Amino acid sequence: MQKPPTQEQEQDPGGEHAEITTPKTWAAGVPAVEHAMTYSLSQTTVRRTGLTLLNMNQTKGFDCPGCAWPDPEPGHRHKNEYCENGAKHVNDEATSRRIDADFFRRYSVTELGRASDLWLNQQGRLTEPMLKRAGSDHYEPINWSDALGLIADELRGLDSPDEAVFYTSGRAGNEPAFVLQLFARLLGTNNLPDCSNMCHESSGAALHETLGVGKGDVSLLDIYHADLILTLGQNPGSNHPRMLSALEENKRRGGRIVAVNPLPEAGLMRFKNPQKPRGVIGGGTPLADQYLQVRLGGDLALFQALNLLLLEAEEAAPGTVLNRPFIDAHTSGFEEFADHIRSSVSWPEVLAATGLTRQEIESVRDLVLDSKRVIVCWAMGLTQHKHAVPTIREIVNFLLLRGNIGKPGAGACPVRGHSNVQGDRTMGIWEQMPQQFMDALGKEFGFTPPAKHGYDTVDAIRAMRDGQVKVFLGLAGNFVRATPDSEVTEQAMRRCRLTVHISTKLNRSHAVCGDTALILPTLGRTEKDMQAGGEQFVTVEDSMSQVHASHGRLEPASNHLLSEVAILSRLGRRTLGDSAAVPWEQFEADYGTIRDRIARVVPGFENFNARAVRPGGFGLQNPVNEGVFRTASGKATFSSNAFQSLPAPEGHLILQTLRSHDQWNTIPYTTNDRYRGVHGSRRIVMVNPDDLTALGLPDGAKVDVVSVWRDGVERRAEDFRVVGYPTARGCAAAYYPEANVLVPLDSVAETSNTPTSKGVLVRLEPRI
Ligand SMILES: Nc1nc2c(c(=O)[nH]1)N[C@H]1C(S)=C(S)[C@@H](COP(=O)(O)OP(=O)(O)OC[C@H]3O[C@@H](n4cnc5c(=O)[nH]c(N)nc54)[C@H](O)[C@@H]3O)O[C@H]1N2
Ligand SMILES: Nc1nc2c(c(=O)[nH]1)N[C@H]1C(S)=C(S)[C@@H](COP(=O)(O)OP(=O)(O)OC[C@H]3O[C@@H](n4cnc5c(=O)[nH]c(N)nc54)[C@H](O)[C@@H]3O)O[C@H]1N2
Ligand code: SF4
Ligand SMILES: [Mo]
Repeated sequence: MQKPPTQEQEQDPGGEHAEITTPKTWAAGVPAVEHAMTYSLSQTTVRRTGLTLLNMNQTKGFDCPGCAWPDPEPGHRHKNEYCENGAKHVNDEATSRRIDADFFRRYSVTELGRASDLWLNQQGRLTEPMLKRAGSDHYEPINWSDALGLIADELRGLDSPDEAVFYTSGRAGNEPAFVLQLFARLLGTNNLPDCSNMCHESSGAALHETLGVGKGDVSLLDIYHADLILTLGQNPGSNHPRMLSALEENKRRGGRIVAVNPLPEAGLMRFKNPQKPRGVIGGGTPLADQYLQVRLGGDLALFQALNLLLLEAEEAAPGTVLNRPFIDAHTSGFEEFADHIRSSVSWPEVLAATGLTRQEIESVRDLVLDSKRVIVCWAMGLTQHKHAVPTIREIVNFLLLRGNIGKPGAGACPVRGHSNVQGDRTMGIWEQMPQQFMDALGKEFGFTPPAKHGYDTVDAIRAMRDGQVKVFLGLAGNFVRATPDSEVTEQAMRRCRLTVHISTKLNRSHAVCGDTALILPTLGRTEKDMQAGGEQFVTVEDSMSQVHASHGRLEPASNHLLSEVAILSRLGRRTLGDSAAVPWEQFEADYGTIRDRIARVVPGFENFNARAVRPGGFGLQNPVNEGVFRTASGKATFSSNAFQSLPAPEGHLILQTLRSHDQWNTIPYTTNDRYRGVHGSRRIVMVNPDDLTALGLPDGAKVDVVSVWRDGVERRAEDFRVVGYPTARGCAAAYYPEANVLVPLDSVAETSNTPTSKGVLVRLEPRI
């Protein structure tokens, strides 16, 4: 019997097999399509590949299970309305490979716990419920009824419902998410951590405070029509590839783009559109007019400097720069903010924090002054820092100054990650839902929802570590790999009495588990969902608040799979019993009955069932676009933010942990990162060549990456290869999740409690 490759082997200790080529300066185009097809065909058949890809992002098909980038209006969709990476994500789910009971007889849990993320995922789809009994080192088959009975008994036996934690990853559709949060709250807990806590929580927190809604106010049409788009802290060429088509459209109409990123990301420089002949043959569209290679964590300083320059320009030519009527009518806190910026911004500090020149920043100001409609887009490069929330608040200040909020072609655009992460939050997956939601939920289902806020992801890990959590249930996701401080998190997970994962594919969280562990295999987005009430669909909400249906098309990977809704409804029934108020059985039979409830509980979902099936679905109104700000003052709020940056003391670097082109979050598909010119290895750390010289390290040196944190605990990622790379000075980059071991659990963003995955202080220790 063949042993699975271990994490270390697969990731290539010391980067021995790494082949480094020059980073690419353009993204997409023909190679992208070829790569997608090669990966798809290695996973499944030509017929299934055709069936999946042609139904993807079409009005009667399924929503891409990849990122949350919106689809164009119905009628304006390409027949191949997907990107290279979307094709990979969908075929990773639609794979023909299967894991059966025999697989779990062959491999012990210990062995699976040593296997690489890549190998675990490559074994194929989970096909039947599996149980690991306490004390056993093997999973064995269990039937659905016994599995759900076991969970129900465990939950009913808890001293307090707060000893249970219910995690959600953003791939789950609206209906299962709504049922899960209802179940948790009926049980009596708000312990509903989600992947958003590690993702755009900082955006939600900052936008909520300043604009009154934790979501962006920009649509796809706004992107097309903006005069200027600033994109910060994101790598759309790999992570939101169809965003490049939207940026291309913006350029075609004469818009301009500024990219702010420590790395020279290919997708931000030039785009060859594989869906247009000129993209395939020609040289493509240059995207960024200006590329600022900012230092990690330098964006707050950058926006404070820009805001100062705008205030100064207004003083030089009063009445021409700021939108005074907008500021006077719709905002509060302007004078205090302006005084703060004028008195606190120091150019030497700004230049040190950003690593940019004053000329670079002034030329962005010139572009801003030349633009009537400005959009700022951002993703993880902004949200996963200690000062992420003040940074995003400062972006809001920047937009408010010229009235770039709530009007066409302008606004704030947090580019969401998982395809339904925004929808899950709308459905109530949050440890601190507003009272209005809780009241409506209680009224609809005849109970009093728990008042006490629950655990978010970081607090859940702390509670698990401290033995305060007995049951962990995950709806999708890979908790132990997604979370920071891997060793601490793994210990925390192992302390649980029972861990349950509702999953499509095998991952490390199934092997690093509680005393008793269950794997509950479920239908994926691509699959037909037949229930007593006929064929069902789910709904999702994209990054721009468009809600629409997603219909699975493929035959399920196994006859033993249940849908997420079916699993959760049956669990609800087993634990709490059916009642007139909460008819679990009906929910399972007909998801329309869940949508009827959502329509009565969640604002904006009136007449949900009828609107969900319209081609293209419907948009949730953002009150900001009607000039309504649900903040304490009833106005959009300027904020005064203390200057912060991430200086690295001598001999140290600031490390960001990021995604390669060939992975979906915790799951690497291959060991390549094509656009960045990295092939065959994920155990590398990218460092500016001048920093290597200063550190006395040759390119290619083998090092341990050691993180430095105030608790003095040594966190070490062993045997990485140093790669000289044109990133900003003082900065380094390594792949997530391999580098998560370096992110201290207590190193979190202010207010949002998001792990600081893009700002870890490290030193590189040469290996002898
Ligand atoms: N193919 C693919 N697509 C995905 C995902 C995936 O794993 N694979 N994941 C999905 C999810 S859940 C999410 S949240 C998104 C993530 O999408 P991204 O945010 O694009 O993902 P990351 O790889 O974390 O990249 C962070 C980017 O920010 C830059 N950056 C880091 N720190 C800073 C900083 O301090 N300032 C600035 N200005 N830039 C910085 C990095 O150089 C990098 O380009 O993608 C979604 N789409
Ligand atoms: N260091 C570091 N850490 C990070 C990040 C970072 O940039 N750096 N990014 C953070 C971010 S932005 C995010 S969003 C999180 C992601 O964290 P998660 O969302 O928890 O992780 P994923 O890797 O997306 O989860 C993959 C698993 O989901 C399951 N799955 C896939 N599709 C389905 C489905 O349809 N239904 C069900 N039930 N299961 C399914 C499969 O079993 C698969 O193995 O990680 C965070 N962690
Ligand atoms: S851009 Fe995102 S949603 Fe669109 S096809 Fe690609 S991965 Fe899927
Ligand atoms: Mo994310």
